[in-house]
Amino acid sequence: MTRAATLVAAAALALPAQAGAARFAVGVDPSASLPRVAAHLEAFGHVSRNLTRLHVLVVEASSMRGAKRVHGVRWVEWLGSRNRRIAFTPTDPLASRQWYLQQIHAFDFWPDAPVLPGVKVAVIDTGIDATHPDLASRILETRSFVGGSVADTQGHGTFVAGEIAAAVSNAEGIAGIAFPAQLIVAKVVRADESISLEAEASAIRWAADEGARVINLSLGGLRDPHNPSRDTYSQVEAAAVDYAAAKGAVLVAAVGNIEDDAPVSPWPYASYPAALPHVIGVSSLARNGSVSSFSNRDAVYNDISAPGEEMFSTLPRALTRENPTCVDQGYSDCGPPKEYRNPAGTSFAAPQVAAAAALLLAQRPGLTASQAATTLERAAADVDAATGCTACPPLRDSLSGWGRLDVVSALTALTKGPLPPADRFETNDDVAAHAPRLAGAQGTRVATLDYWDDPTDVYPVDLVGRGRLSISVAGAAGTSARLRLWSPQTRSVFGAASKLEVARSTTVGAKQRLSYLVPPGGSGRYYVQLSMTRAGSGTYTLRWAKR
Ligand SMILES: [Ca+2]
Ligand SMILES: [Ca+2]
Ligand SMILES: [Ca+2]
Ligand SMILES: [Ca+2]
Repeated sequence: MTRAATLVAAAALALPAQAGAARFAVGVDPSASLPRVAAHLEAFGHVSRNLTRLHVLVVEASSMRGAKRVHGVRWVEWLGSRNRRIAFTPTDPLASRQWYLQQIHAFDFWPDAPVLPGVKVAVIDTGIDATHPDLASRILETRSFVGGSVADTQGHGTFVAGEIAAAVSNAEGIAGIAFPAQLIVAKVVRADESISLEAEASAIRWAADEGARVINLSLGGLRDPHNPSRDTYSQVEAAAVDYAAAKGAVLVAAVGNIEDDAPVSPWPYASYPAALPHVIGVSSLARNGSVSSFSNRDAVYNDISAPGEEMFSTLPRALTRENPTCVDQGYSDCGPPKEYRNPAGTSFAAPQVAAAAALLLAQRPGLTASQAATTLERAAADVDAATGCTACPPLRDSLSGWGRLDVVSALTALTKGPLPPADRFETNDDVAAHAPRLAGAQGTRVATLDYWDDPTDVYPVDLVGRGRLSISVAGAAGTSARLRLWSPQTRSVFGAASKLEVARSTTVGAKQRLSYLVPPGGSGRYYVQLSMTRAGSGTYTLRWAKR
């Protein structure tokens, strides 16, 4: 939209368990007599020989203490914590057409469908078929910001909602990725397919106020940093995104498709709102692993990629009824051929990332938005020539971001830890009323910066005439930042007149220092800005003292 299961590596070592006993695998020296070793191990517990061809015996015993001293035993391994998993496989009749579920390992983390707390996920789009049999039970709230009902006459929003939240294993249709999701649906697209920034911003704010922890924005407008007349940056959109991010929502947006108004193809810039800090920008992959030709590139704001071609999902039944002989009413194979049979677009990649964010937050409700985003991004499977994208260099790149969404890797990273550090002062990207001040005569702040998602932190600080402010910053090794102090007249640190910058660190790097003597009569609220000067991320410690 333009603004305007499989069996997983299953050496399933499952044996009938004995009450009170644990299971141990015992490696036996190939030169030793397996029956003789087994006979000795009977002293510890029941021995089964299911794995004799591996020279391994499985023993059910309350303890295997001393078993390593048995002649011929090479090792003993407790099997309790190392089960390989058999993924739970949705039984929905059309799930086999959702090829993307396998690519992102959507359901492979849990051996059985787990019971997880609900997570509110907002879909800000064309509305929804609210009585669709695969979606009706998943909707918490709906609201139209363009008048009329929330009914989806275009299909886009219902398609997106199905990828995220279609009921799983309900003997109907498809399987949505985020089975704990509770949908908050905001309709912002007019009948002519245009989207007003006012509606979009109001919807983002509403969703955040309703407690959405994830907000999907499969919409966007062109970014062109070299041509202000074409660039569609919007203050009201940025303010709404900032509001939702400050409330703790994970914002996910499509990086956009080649637009008719883009002068070259592929276009090297992600659309807004993907091209805003704290928003996960999602690009599209083809089934063969290449990055879709239509998917916008961006060296900074393209964060992660997910399948976005030959997609399959729910559609409003009002649309599929126009094709009355089609069997799978309510699904995209019965939709308008041009738009919805095997549709493609970054719009359909983003919802998979939003759904994955919801799974992380369901698994670990205390996670902050940036921890969830960073976990998803860093756990992505690298996209490069070896995976089907000849133009993609190893590691993060402008075509695929950190790589292909991998739900299992992200959930595994979450449980294994360590978690990415949290920054409890966000959002503080500019001169803003809610940015926490550096209060008191001295103090310390421990926070984070990320070149791609959170490039700037701004701290207001109240200074008096003839006073001196001293600041030191120690960043993560290998990172590079710049420290600046802005005068009380500054309204925004972006594009501000240079005369408003009253001090800056003399060098860039991981360590920064700044000292400022306030002129007589210069009392007021100043702004300390720390910003990344090159790719990198990490925790920093900022110390201040006023004299
Ligand atoms: Ca279903
Ligand atoms: Ca790469
Ligand atoms: Ca920060
Ligand atoms: Ca910040």
